Amino acid sequence: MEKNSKIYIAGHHGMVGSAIVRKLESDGYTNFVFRTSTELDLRDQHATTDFFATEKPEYVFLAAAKVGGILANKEQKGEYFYDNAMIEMNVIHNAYINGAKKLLFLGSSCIYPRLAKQPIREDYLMTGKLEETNDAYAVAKIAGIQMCKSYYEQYGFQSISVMPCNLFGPGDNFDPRSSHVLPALLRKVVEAKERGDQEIMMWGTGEPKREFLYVDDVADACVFLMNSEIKNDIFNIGRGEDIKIRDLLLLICEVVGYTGKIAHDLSKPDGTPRKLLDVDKIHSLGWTHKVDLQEGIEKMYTWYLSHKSD
Ligand code: GFB
Repeated sequence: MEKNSKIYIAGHHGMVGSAIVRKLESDGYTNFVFRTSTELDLRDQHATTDFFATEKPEYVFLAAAKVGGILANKEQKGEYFYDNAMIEMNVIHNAYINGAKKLLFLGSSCIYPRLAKQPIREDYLMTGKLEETNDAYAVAKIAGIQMCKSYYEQYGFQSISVMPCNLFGPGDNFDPRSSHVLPALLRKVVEAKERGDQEIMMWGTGEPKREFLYVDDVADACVFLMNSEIKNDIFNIGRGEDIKIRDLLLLICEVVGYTGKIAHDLSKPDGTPRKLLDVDKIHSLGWTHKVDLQEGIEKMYTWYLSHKSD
């Protein structure tokens, strides 16, 4: 990308999209195209076609998506499938039709088989059954990856698909039912401390392991890959290290300074037992994460304290 290249960030108000904008701005890029979801519904084929025909962005970061934690994925499968599939089909197709030079597509580590060998390499895609709580979301994301690959093979349209582990950071969703585990637990711990509760309730057994990455690191990786010579490929993005959910909660308690007991709501799902990403492929290009887990949680805690009443 040149510093004045026209860059469209789809989903620039979301946690990942806004981190990509921060990264691009700090690197000196100046020529952005933004549309809020109210201004442009990317599920609408005609509206998206008109937008691309008018703006003709040179580079596209596709960070617009319907996302959420384990319960939202399980309870709203229709929406997770339709919204994500429509956004991907409309954006990738119109980026190609209108001559974009390259597109970066954000997927998720849940595209891999539920019981994949650990750590999970990119070529394990479609080698086994998906985790049931998020199969609709995963299939929609797999469709996006396949579309990127097919448009490169047939038309030479350049794109990179990235599969990040569980992300967290400023702008995250803290809603107790629809959020991912890290923001959910951070909010629970902060509120339990404020109220002086003796106990905090976590979902499930706390035994599953997850890998967490601070969102500014994924934005850094996305810009790095967009600027690489790679014309079409898929990359895992993570820290190459995971943690039990129970230990994550203990770490959050330590950062916040909460010492109550832990209780378990076993009516809530555990989900996949483990999904540690193999990040050798992106490391071999020279990229690695910068923010470790504790530092990320500390940054997130500071951000949450100043935004929780927004
Ligand atoms: O981030 P999360 O909601 O989703 O984490 P996934 C779920 C894990 O954390 C489960 C436990 O083992 C839950 O039982 N957990 C404990 C909690 N307490 C809580 C809580 O208060 N809230 C939440 N949300 N979980 C998502 C996929 O899977 O990961 C998405 O559903 C996406 O599609 C995303 O891929 C990255 O990691 O299980």
